[in-house]
Amino acid sequence: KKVYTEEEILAAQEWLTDTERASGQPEMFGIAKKKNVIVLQVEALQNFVINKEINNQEITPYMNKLANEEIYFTNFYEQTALGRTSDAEFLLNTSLYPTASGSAYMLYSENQFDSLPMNLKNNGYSTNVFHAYNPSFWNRYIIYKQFGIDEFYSVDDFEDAEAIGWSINDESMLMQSLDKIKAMEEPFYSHLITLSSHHPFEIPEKYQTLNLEGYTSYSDRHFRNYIHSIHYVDQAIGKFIDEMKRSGLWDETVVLIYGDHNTGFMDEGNTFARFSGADNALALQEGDKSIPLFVHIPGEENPQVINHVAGQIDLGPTILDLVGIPTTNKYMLGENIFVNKDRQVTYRDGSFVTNDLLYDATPDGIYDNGKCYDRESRQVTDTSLCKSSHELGIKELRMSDNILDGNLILEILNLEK
Ligand code: GP9
Ligand code: MN
Repeated sequence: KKVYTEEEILAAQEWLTDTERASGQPEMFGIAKKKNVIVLQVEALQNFVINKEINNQEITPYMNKLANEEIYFTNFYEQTALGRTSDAEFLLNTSLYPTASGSAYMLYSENQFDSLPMNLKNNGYSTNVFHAYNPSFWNRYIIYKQFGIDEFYSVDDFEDAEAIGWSINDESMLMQSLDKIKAMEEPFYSHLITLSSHHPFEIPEKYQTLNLEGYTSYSDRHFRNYIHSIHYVDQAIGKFIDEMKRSGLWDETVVLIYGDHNTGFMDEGNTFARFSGADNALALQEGDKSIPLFVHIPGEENPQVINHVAGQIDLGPTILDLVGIPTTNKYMLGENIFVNKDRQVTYRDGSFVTNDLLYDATPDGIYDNGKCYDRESRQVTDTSLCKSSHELGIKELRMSDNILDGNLILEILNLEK
C-alpha cells in the first residue's frame, strides 16, 4: 500500500464527488424504485452481431427483440484490460478503472470500495452472484465479500449438466439460477455471469444450427465458432427472459444485459472486421470495443435506441439512480448513462471515445504518436483536437490508480470520522 498525504486524499475525494460530473437531476432517477435488479453479463458478446443476418438468418433473434422492445444503447463500450471478465465485473461493481497490469481483482481484493452491491445491500437488497465456475478463479470469493455480496453461487452450487467449453451450458446455468432467484425475498440484486461463449467459442455440433455457407475455410474457424456460439447463448437468454415473463418477475425487475469484453479477434481485413463492416482504422477501433447494452425497466413501455456514448464504468451509478439511491456523494467515477451529455469513455491505455472524437493511443504512450479521429467525417483529424480530453482521461486513470494503491476510499472515510 502506498501512503498519500492528507492533501492527496482530499484531492481524490474531490475528484470522486466532482459536482460537475455528477451534475443535474439525473434523468429517470428512482423510476424503478425498490425494484429487483438483474445484471446479465455475457461472455465475449460484441455489438456487431446485433440486428445482423448471416445467409438470411438472424444471429441473435432474441436480443434483436430486446433491441426493438426495450432500451438499446448502440454506442456502449467495454473498458477492460488484462483482467478480462474480472475487469468488466470490477467496472460494474466499483465504477473505478481496472489496473494497467495484472488484475484489480487479484491486487486490491481487500480494499475499501463504495461498491454497487454494498449500496444496494444498505438499502434493503439481498445481493448475489451466479457464475458456474471455480470460486477462487479471479479471486472472486475474496473480493465479493468486500463488495457486500451475500451469496456467491459457483460451480458446486449448480447441478451437473451438459458441458459447453469451461462449464455447464449457459441455458442450464441461467435456468438453475432463475429457479434460485424466484425463491428470493424481494428486492434482490443478482449478477449472472455466463461462460459458454468463451474463447475459442467451440460448442457441440448439435448447437451449431446456423447455415454458415461461405465461411467454411480454416481461417474462418474462429468466426464460425463465434457466430454459432453467440447464437446459442442468444436462445439461452431468450428462454431466461421468457421464464421471467411467465413467472411475473419481468414486471418487477430492472434487467441489464451487456457483453463483458471483445473477442480479441477483430483484426484489419479479417472476417470479423469485414462482416462487421469495419473497413477502416476508425471503424475497427469502434467495432472492437463496442458491446451492446440492453436495459429493461418495468413500466417503461416505449422502446428506445440511445446513441450517445457511454461505458461500463457508468453501469453502477446508472443502476443506483434507477432504483432511487442518490449517487451524488458516492465514491464512484461513472455517471448515469441516461443523461445525454458529451461523455467520454476512457480506455486503460489512454485511448478514448466521445460522441465526436476517437483517440487511439500507441503503446509508447507518446501523445503525438496517437491518432485523433473525427467520428463524423470519419477522417484522421488534427491531433491537437483530442488533447484536452486525453489529458482529462489520463488524470482520471491516475486518480483511479491512486485510489487503489493507497486504499483511498478507506482513507477518506477515516478522515470523515
Ligand atoms: C471464468 C471466466 C473467464 O471464471 O471469468 O473468462 P475470461 O476472464 O477469460 O474472459
Ligand atoms: Mn470474459
